[in-house]
Amino acid sequence: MLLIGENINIMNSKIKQAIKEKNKDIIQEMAILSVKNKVDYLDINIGPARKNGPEIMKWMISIIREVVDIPLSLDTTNVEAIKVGLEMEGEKCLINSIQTTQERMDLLLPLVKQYNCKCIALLVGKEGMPRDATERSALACEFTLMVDELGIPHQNIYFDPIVLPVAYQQDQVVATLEFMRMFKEMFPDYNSTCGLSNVSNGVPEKLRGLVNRTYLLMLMKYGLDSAIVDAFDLQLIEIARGKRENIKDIVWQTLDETIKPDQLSQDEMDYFKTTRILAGKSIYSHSWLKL
Ligand code: THG
Repeated sequence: MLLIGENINIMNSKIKQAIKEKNKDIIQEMAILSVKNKVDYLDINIGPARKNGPEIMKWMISIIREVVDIPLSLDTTNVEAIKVGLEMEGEKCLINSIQTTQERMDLLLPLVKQYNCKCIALLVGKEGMPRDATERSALACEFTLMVDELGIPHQNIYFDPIVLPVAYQQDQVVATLEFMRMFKEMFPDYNSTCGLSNVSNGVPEKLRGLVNRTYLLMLMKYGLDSAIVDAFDLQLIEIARGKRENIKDIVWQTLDETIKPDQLSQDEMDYFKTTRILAGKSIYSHSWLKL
């Protein structure tokens, strides 16, 4: 599984400040720690970057290249900033992301072709967020038409079905799972990814890791190829690398409804209950583990 570390992110107030003050220390520390924890890519999220996008991207890449050499995922809606990244890094880049609208595909897919790089295809269309698994599939079909028109290799495309927070949009967490269950059959030679930590936004802080890890295992059952993850959650990275077989068995058996919950330890029980919430079998509340 291809892991993309999410931690260098302008939504983090310390990163935002560091970019503003051109203070490279905290960004370099995060890059070094992410690489130590063995993610495959670093997501460089500079937000919409309407002001100075290209200059910010150039600075970010140059300070990160002083300390690590893993490939980068360029996470901004500013096309000029993406171009700067591509000029500096070439084909080893990942463009994160391209929305499924004619305008964004026309702007960005020719760059994927030109640089022979990877990209994330975001399943958000001109009408906004998809409402269910079927709308996600329809958007993915639309994206593949343009990919084939340009002759881009399918394996360079990572579809992102949009992960939403279970605390506010539980039905969408189920819809994304449902889409992933069909994905490999519908689009066999394409890849999939997702912004995993979105799922635990609004969940009590100390339980976010549990929710992220459980959802990762659920998506892995249906063949998820990649994820944008918290590189500082070592347990999560172990799970993605196929370790922690016992927890995987609990989650997968819960999905298959072959589990025997009366024989579980406390830790296993937490994964069992969390799987049921994320599969839409029980309704989410902040105290779901206590019920
Ligand atoms: N799909 C794609 N790209 C994405 C997303 C996606 N990029 C951005 C985002 N979603 C994935 N990255 C993050 C990064 C941080 C968090 C969630 C998703 C996060 N951070 C904590 C918070 O905001 O509370 C902690 C921040 C901190 O470190 O202090 O939740 O879906 N293609």
